[in-house]
Amino acid sequence: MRTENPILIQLADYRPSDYLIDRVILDVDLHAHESRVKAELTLRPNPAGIAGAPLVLDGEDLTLLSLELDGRALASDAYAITATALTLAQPPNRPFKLTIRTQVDPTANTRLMGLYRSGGVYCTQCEADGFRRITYFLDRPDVMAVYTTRIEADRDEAPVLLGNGNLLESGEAAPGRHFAVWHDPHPKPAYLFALVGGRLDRLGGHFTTSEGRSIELGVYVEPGKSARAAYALDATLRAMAWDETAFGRAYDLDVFNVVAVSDFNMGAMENKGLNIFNDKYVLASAETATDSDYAGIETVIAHEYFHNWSGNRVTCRDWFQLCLKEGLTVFRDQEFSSDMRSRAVHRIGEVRTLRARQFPEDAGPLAHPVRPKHYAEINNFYTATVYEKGAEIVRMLRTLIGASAFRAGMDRYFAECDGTAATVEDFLDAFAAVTGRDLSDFARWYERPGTPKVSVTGTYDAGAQTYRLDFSQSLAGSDDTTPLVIPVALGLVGQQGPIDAASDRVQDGVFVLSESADTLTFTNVPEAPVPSLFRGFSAPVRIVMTLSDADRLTLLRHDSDPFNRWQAGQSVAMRLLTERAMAGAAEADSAGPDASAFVDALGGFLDAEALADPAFAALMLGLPGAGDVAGEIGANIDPDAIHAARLTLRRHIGHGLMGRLHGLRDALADPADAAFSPDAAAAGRRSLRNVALDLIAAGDPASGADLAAEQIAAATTMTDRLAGLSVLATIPGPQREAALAAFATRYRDEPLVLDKWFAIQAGIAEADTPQRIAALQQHPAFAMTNPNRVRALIGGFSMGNPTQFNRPDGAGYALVAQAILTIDKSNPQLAARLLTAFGSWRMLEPVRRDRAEATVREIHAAPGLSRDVADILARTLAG
Ligand code: B3K
Ligand code: ZN
Repeated sequence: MRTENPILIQLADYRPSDYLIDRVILDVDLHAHESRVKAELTLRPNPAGIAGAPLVLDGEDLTLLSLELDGRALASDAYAITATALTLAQPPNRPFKLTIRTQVDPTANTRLMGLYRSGGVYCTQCEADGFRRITYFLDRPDVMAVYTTRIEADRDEAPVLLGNGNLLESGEAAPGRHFAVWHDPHPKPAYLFALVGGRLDRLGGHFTTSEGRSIELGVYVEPGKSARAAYALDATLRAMAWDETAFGRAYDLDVFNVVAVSDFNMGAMENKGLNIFNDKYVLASAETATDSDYAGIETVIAHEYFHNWSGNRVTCRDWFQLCLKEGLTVFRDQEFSSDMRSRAVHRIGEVRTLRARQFPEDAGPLAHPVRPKHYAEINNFYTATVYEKGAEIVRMLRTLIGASAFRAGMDRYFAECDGTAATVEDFLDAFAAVTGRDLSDFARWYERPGTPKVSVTGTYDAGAQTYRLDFSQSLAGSDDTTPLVIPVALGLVGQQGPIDAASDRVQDGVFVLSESADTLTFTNVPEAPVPSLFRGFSAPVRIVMTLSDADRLTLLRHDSDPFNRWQAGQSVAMRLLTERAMAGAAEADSAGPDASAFVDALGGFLDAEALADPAFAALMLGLPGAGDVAGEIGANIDPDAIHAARLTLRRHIGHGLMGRLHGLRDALADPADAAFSPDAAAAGRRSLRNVALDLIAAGDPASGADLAAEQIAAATTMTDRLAGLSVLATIPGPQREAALAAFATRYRDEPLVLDKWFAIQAGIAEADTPQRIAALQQHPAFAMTNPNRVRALIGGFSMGNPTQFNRPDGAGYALVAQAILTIDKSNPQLAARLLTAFGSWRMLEPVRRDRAEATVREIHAAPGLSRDVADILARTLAG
């Protein structure tokens, strides 16, 4: 099936469904190859739809066994079946029942959409449009029904049977078979349907809501691994309590289950009462999971749980409104993690992710508004823009109206829209109602792709003791030049610390830039200040302001805003890196701008503060990523030059701070008998100690390699072992190969740990990495059918190894293209995701640009591409 010009679905074309489905009674008979599904659907014409319209039910890869209308078999000429639909030309113009029997093959379902098997466990994934792979249905989020699901399976194969909602009954069926009936009283769209059947261990817990509801919690994992589910369970309990306090949202069923499976296309899925997870975001132990794995589990567990309100109780009218649940829920999980950990440290992490993933997307051919206007394949729109920029819009809204009005608006939104399929307009209306403000200008954030640029110049008048800031905003790539509403959290900083100056345009530390250009004047400014702009990264923009390094280092030392202290260091580093990189790869290693003032400032900072807040200090020592530097340079990118510039600066820092770095490692070492804790304080100490190791190795590779090998030998946590291995992986030689081999032996039965091992090797910035990857593809633990393995090895290369992926000889592109074509045959969603690595091709210097384009065109020329891949290709080449 070749889709040259995928059909575009337009937001402007939305209209309500002609029919509604109120009740769904499912009977699912699980068998490895021939699973049978009986669906009894209670339908009625939608008063808001077209009377007498044909009923078009979505369906894909289904075998229809029988079809009855109000209990009578339908003659075969009463309906029509295509590859994507079952159509009744003349359904009754009154409520009616359809009984549909279909058969599916879960074992052959390698797309991991609909009903499939993962490691012998039956599970489902229905968002965005997988339910149509289980039965014929109106598979759209504004059709909401109450579901009752009977699941039957072999007791041996699937002793655990789980569905949405609460368990009604269970018992014996035919010999060797058993069943369970689940009922979910909350009407929901089909994308929130789920079932699970398998041999799983359960870690149980209990929670009583503020409303007095008693909830049984279960985290289900592969047999023998329930101890590794403890952190996920703990995170669930904390998320439940937090949502009550922070948003007034309590859980609404008697059961909440989480199931971990090992073949999953994304992180997790918020099915009502039955969240299904990629096991990577559930399983953790000190031996197998890093601190960032623990943090990821906490975030994803919370995210899926929070969807119970933002997504499930209030769902989306159509998929264009995806940010309504995703951006909002990311915002909610970010707030949760900030409360659980250090707010400043978390904010820096959020912004790093935004810049590393969303900014490049917004600058390339795959750019789209947070609420897209059209799509060919919705599964390609679960993007950093919808999620991360979507969350930033919610955060800006809170900054603009203040925390208490924001909470009132959220309460109103949940109250007004509960049980409905809502839109971005419904969301904004709630805030407009509680504040009396017109938010229509602000709403442009949802409509405009691209990262806005805000340019600022500052002028101090010593005589008048005033300081003027001239702002202007621009957004490339759009004919629409109407300005955005941009909250600028700001303040002034002097040589000794923050300056308390006034401006009547600044309220609660925020200036609102809503014109194309505007001016702000502070009075009573006793000294020439340094402006601290976009504190806490108050808007997702690029800031253009010429400040000297000395001014930036003043911010690093004295700003009251921790985010901008970090940003100041990043900005100085960015100047050093871009200047070095733009001088070209050959020069990058030798001469270059002087970094010593920067290194001295970092040294002073470490002396004063490192041990007080190690997690923050670890971030202060980190340099902008290669992708960030590329984005800053913007055109004619040579990844080798950027890589060399980063190595050089890291070496300077390592040399310059060598004594201090060793001192920190000693001071932060845990006593040998210390008990493991994944909490933020312990993780922060480990992170600074490991950043120190990394910089020591950058400054002195030989002693760094020895230190890394020692650390690996002594490690009691995966964090420390992996940090040692990552450092060693950058230093060629037998020590590295021995450490890699020993790691593989030690974790040969731990696929999630081997993913780290795959990714580390995929990231080695050396010429023979493609051969190494080819060999690793033959490793017994690798499988092209498992998304985690593919993301680790192939994604680890395309996203984590800019010099080798972008080799001028094209070998890196060829490797990834080959993998994409192979994977597209079994799992198009995964293939399409991998393909986005080519999104920045136009920014490259001409040799690489031509190679990348040629590779994308070669993929395009391959026969039988999926719609998922064809859609990304079309946009990558057109944009
Ligand atoms: N809502 C799911 C993502 C579904 C992706 C479908 N291609 C997980 C989440 O964001 O919570
Ligand atoms: Zn989500």
